[in-house]
Amino acid sequence: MTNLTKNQKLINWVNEWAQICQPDSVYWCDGSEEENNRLNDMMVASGAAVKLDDKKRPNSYYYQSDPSDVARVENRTYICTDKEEDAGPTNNWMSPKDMKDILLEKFKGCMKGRTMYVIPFSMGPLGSNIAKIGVEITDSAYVVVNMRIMTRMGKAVLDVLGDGDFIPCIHSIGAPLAPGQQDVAWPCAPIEEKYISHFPSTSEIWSFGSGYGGNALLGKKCLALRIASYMAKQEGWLAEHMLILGITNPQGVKKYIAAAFPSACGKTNLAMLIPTIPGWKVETIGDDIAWMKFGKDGQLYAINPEAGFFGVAPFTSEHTNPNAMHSCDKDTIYTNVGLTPDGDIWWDGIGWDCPEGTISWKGETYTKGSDVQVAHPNARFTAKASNCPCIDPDWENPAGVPISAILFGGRRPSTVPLVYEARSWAHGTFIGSVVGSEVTAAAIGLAAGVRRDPFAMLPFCGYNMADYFGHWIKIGETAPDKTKLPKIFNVNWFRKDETGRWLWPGFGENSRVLAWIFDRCVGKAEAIETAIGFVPTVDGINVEGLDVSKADMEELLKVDKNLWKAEVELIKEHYARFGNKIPAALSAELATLESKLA
Ligand code: OXD
Ligand code: MN
Repeated sequence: MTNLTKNQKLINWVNEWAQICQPDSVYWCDGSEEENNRLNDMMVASGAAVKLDDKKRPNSYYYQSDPSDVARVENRTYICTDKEEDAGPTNNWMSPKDMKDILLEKFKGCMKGRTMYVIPFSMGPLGSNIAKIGVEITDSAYVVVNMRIMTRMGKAVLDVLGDGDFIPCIHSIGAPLAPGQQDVAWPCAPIEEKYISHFPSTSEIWSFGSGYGGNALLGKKCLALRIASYMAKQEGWLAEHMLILGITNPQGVKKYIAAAFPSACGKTNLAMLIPTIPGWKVETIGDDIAWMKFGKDGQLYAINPEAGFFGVAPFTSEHTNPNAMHSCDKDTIYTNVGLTPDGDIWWDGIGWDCPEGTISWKGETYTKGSDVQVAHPNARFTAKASNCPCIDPDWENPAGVPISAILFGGRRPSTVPLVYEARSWAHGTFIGSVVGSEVTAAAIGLAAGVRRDPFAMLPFCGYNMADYFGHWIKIGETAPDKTKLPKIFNVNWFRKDETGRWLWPGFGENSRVLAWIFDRCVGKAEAIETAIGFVPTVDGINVEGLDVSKADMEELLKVDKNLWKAEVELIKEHYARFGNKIPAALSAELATLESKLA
């Protein structure tokens, strides 16, 4: 029993799941520091966690996962709708009944020998009209301490919830303990028994078998993207895989920008960028997810539903992202990085050599010249947003921040210019619907070519992606004031010349492109209209002090009609996947592009 809430629906739901999962005990999380310390001490005592050196990394902990449990499992992730067509061609589908039949069997007795933790959490600032409250049941204390960083969690959430409705999220690592059985450091179920299941029409999440990241911290990808994207469609708002940043020009004028790039295209780096052009400032609202709703003034307002960063550690450094480095100076959970002999952490690209004797994520010892993989490529830090040196003063504003521009982008070594602007919201929706990144056959064993990741939402859309495109079109058509819709841009930091040389330096220099976008939003910067949209004039982007030649700049901004004609054919193939569900407005945009290229 709990005295933290009188919400009978919540109490009944917890009791019902306790009967199914049969934990040894049920514990309601209050979110206090005392509770957090207790759980950390417990995990250190059991061998699940290592406390890092308190001088080097105050209040920080280190974990190694099971080798089978290192990332999101897209092939075990399901959207469960009555009709397969409602999940669409890009999601794994099962009917709610079939999935629940399978999972109820798995959940039966799955928490034996363990504690069931009840985690009330808010996605978004407490009390914001854009925020949503969820309750996660889990048998993982690692999930509890991570959720405390990634969300607003505990008693304060129950106070706001009162006897209202919550989004039920059920999670188990799927590893019950028999009486007397010794636990392992990272219990989980084998890969073929993992199920990350979403039931959009009833707003439920059932996750079984994994303790890692997006599979287990159910507020993030499961609730704030898959379930929220479906809710957003029903309710007329947007739940997006986007960073949010504030940018201030030398005159002190501030604008907010949201940006969607596929995973591993530098969202966290852009969100925390340090401008190289004098007088400009960038501040961070969020690095992964944006929820956007129209305000009373007709502008689109965004909140970051999260309270922390679950960032990829490798190649984060003082050079690539000093603000991310300092976000995890303290109060941080590190997973699958290396553990140095002096109680610090290490990963590839951190900016210094790996110390002799560092323990790898698999528990091996690194010695100079050995081929031990010290950190897993998807090793993570879980860090508080409030510890980020460039966090925006309005990051917790319950009303959100007004968005002036939305950016899309991916890794495109050719064809796609450094930046271009859409002609309209519908054209911008078209640009979002064809976002892609080039993959090389060697890298991941796929056919080389462009892998489409529309709106960077491919693994995160909770319903048919073609209906999601339609929702974006509708948002533009039904906007309270169309003149106040954000402008939409596409950016591409990854252009190469034919010898494979990068044409653009990236990182802090991307501020030069942001400055052009900013100026377009205030009606200042020059642009030329091309077949694909508005491209900067060759001297439109400030390259003062930068080692980029005029010829490179011309190449970076070029719209090559032949390459774009080939791109149109690829877009047709991509659209064909959705059959006749592609919205007419997008087919019209494709036809317009084709005719402008003729
Ligand atoms: C993430 C992802 O972890 O997009 O944020 O995969
Ligand atoms: Mn992401």
